[in-house]
Amino acid sequence: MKEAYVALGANLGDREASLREALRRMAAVPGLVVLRASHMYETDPIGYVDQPTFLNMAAAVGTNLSPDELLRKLLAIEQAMGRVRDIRWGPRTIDLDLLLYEGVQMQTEPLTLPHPRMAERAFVLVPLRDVWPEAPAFPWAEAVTEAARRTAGIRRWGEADKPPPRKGVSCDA
Ligand code: PH2
Ligand code: MG
Ligand code: MG
Repeated sequence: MKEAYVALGANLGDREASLREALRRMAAVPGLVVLRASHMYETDPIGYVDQPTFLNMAAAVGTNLSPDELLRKLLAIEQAMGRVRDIRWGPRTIDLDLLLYEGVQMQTEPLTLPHPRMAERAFVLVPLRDVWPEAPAFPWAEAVTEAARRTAGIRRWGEADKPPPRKGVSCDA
């Protein structure tokens, strides 16, 4: 099995449910196991800023799919979950980006590894650090750990952030 890293993001609808659903669908793909999942983070939009805040997270996966096969599976999950591609960097129900695949470096039309913009994106690096192994074997690991210290606009998403349960649905009411 090869080890790969996936960034997840959502800023439309029930963002937390979308991230969980995407993880569940990833785990259901033959030849793909989800090894570790990061915390969720609420993050200010980067690039195209006039859009809702994101929830972002990262997952470490084990796979015997090739990088291209893995990318295709991720895109199929985005599509199945109703992702509509219109504005580049615009709002989305779910975004699954393949960040790293073992030590592979490649530059093809559909896929560049490592992900070409990951080093500039704290919303990718901060969650990635949660699932990054203690002694990473990848040559660029140190740069990633260093860059992840830039945490402006990134907040841990936890119990306190969830919308309160609706009145009248609890059983002790
Ligand atoms: N994704 C983008 C563009 N901007 N900003 C945040 N905070 N999180 C994202 O996942 C994100 C973004 C394009 O994929
Ligand atoms: Mg993206
Ligand atoms: Mg994407």
